Amino acid sequence: MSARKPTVLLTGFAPFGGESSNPSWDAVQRLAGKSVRGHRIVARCLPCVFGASLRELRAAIRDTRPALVLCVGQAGGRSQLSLERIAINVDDARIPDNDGACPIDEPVVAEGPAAYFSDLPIKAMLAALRAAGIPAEVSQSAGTYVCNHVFYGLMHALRRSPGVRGGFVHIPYSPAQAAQHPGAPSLSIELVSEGLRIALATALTTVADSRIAAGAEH
Ligand code: PCA
Repeated sequence: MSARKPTVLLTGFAPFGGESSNPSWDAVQRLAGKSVRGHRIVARCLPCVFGASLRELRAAIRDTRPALVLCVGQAGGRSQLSLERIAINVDDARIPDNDGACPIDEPVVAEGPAAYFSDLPIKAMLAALRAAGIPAEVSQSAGTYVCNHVFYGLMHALRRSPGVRGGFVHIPYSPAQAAQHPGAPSLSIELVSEGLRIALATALTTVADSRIAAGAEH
């Protein structure tokens, strides 16, 4: 594999909240080293910890100099690949992170803007996923826990790198997790992984995003 091949950075998370696995890392890991639209996928696992997750993400960006960064996290209870539209400048933890921290109403970045939009063509990604038979939605909130923290910090870190685009995707529980949460929706790791590959391929080849309604009333 050519060392000069451009890269995309794809991240997942360590297990948190009493789970023994995190499907985001399981799905991301399957794509490590694979090629997508002429780019090599570099996969990293971030800790589910406020602060440390972002430090590791920024170090990975420095190391890999990616053309695009897609961060992925578990959103237990959601039923589809959830393409996040916006990251907000607040940490408000309902459960402790993996280091026991529970920030309440603290900014991710002091003096940072209220929010950042995803750089990725989420509507084109939505259409491509649905066309491939993979359930997907646009999400209007990435929450206020470590995933939103990483998404906001990613977009803040990239604000002075105009050539590098960033975004975030939440994914449902795996079937094995859902078996422990009776009634909760799930998607297989294989399908999620294929969905992430399609999302990356679409993001790398879309110049102008599609105009498709994917809003919500609440
Ligand atoms: N999901 C959590 C943090 C890590 C993860 O995979 C979240 O949605 O904030």
